[in-house]
Amino acid sequence: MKVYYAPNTRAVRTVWLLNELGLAHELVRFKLGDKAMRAPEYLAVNPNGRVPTLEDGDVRISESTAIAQYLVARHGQGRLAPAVASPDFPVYLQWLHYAEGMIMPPVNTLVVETILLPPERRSEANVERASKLLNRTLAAVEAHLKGRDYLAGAFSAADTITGHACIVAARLGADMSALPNTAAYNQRLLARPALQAAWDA
Ligand SMILES: N[C@@H](CCC(=O)N[C@@H](CS)C(=O)NCC(=O)O)C(=O)O
Repeated sequence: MKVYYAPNTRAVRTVWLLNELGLAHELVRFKLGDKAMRAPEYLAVNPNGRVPTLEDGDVRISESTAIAQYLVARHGQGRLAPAVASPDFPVYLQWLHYAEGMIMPPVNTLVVETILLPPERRSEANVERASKLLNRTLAAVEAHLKGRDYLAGAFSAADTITGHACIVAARLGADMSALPNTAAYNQRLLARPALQAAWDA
């Protein structure tokens, strides 16, 4: 398998899951901001010029959550996702999709408004609104994690997606003092060798 990858991006999620599943893969490496990500060669692979993209034989798939769902369904052999009949299955689906649906929109705004835009084009109002929204979306994770080590029973692909988003939110400056369950969860995930290897890939 081939992963189009850049450090400190959602591509870490894909490599993390591949590592957890013990699936061999090679990386096509970019750095965020590389012109190569918008070159016609890569736009033919991913029309948005974004990472991750996964190639698996004739399959080419983008969207980190879709890639996770694909990998577990096609290569998981029952690992890293609850069985469809399990009460954990709908819980798993909800939290698998929570990151891109809820956490990442305010994270994206914060990245644009605090890192990417030049200071004179930044908006305090946008930062304030996104920070409030991010706190609300993380509060739902916090409540769900009460009494749980992982999002849906045992460690699963949902943790590689929404867990990654929680770690990114913390690194962006989300106030974790009000989120002790999530802070402990992040540390639990960061201790996993498969994630460490993905971050250092
Ligand atoms: N919803 C997509 C988002 C992909 C995305 O925005 N990736 C970012 C890195 S985290 C990217 O490639 N940005 C490069 C750019 O905008 O030039 C996913 O989950 O894969």
